[in-house]
Amino acid sequence: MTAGTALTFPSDFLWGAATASYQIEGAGSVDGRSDSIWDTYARTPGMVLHGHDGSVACDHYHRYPEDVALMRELNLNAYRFSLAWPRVMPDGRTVNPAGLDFYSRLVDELLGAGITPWLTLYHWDLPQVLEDAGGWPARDTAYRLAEYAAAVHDVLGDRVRHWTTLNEPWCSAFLGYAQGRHAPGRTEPVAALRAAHHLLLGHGLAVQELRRRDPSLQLGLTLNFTDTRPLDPSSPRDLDAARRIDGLANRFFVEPVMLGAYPSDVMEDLDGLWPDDLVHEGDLEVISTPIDVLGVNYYATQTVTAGCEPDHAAATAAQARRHDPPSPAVGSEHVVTVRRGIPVSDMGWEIAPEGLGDLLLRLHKDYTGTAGVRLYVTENGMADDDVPDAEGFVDDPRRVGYLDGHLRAVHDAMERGADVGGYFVWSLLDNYEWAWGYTKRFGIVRVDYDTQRRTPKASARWYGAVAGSGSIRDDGPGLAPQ
Ligand code: GBH
Repeated sequence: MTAGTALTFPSDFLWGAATASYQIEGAGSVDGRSDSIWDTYARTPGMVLHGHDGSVACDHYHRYPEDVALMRELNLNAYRFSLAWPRVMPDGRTVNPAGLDFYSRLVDELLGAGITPWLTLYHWDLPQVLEDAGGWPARDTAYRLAEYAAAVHDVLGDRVRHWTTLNEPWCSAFLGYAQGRHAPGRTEPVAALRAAHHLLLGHGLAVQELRRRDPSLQLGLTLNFTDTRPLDPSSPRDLDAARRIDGLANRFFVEPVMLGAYPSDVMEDLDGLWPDDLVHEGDLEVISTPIDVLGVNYYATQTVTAGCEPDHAAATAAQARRHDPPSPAVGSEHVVTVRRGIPVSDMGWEIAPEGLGDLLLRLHKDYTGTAGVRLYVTENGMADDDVPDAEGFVDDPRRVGYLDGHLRAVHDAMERGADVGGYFVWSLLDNYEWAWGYTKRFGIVRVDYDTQRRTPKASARWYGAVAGSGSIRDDGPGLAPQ
């Protein structure tokens, strides 16, 4: 290496990529799979851009050997994927061996390629039958999740060591049941609070179930965090707005899991909305069952201000008049997210790597460090408006810069004491971006949806070299390590 030195990561650091079942698998009605809430939602006119659905997606269900080979070429040593609950339990209760066998084949393929499988049980595709029975607002769904965990463990427990119960319960609860821009598309703020508590309860029950079966498993959950900041730091109303969003998006989920209690300021914000009968005796003990790993999904900083509506009733009424979707910020509907003029991704999200470093240090200091819980960045990446050349190749320097900057922030946080065990780029492949359908591309590998051809982008080449060497260069983004 000529200039500068390498920023080297520990030799056991996991270099991975992440995906999720509904976003890549396709094979919507193959081998006994039933509908998930996303199938239903996508078929509902007006919910997903262009009416796109996941019935074909990247056809990963049939092309997984090629996709695993690609990961191997890119030097990845870990792969984070999720299971489709409606494949494993089409009626929400009974195991479907044909559906579960797909994941058994996938795990074998990964292990054969020297790639550590990092399994997520629930990444948003609830069986529609369970939504029909009440969905996450119903307490029963938490118990179904634990049964599902046990059934999966019966078949994969001999080969999979890393288990994540939930991906981003904030999205499931507040985008799914309050804002309605995710499946099942309900707009009922109190139901969203019920969903949030039952998701956390399901997490705890599943951890207990898995731990009983094998005390040596690495168990955890993945949360989405935003580094929330006030638009005007000298405004008490903006400071309060930032506290509220940090409370609802971040602390509301991490504190019951790590500290065994919901944050009291958030409970005050939810006064009059939080149902008295929701939390049963013993629930918080279940939710705070010790875990080994906290997964961190990080994309952006979020800048907020207190809008002109004084309270949530007025803000909700104003939103309804404007035909805006309801705010996902239950009890804090008057808070508005704004842009502070820094570069944004194709999603409009602020590109701010320093937010990831700050977040990792904060989590380590406030929650995970003393508990011996390891942090993993389980998602980080950007949507970019990629233009392929005639061969299908995409040169994506903005994405390289994004990944480089965020890895630099991870390295820096580790040097300052944060215990971070690995990094998973979102995503391996261009895929189904939920309400945006196939219009947003997060992959380091281009997918041509007409031919299903995969073509690694420049960012994949770059990331593969980083994973292979275990280091990034300290003399600037975009330079592949030697
Ligand atoms: C993840 O969720 C999902 O796990 C994954 O399935 C998905 O494909 C991927 O991210 C990309 O979307 O507007 O500035 O307030 C992302 C969760 C929550 C992250 C909302 C960005 C809004 C930032 N997102 N957040 S801002």
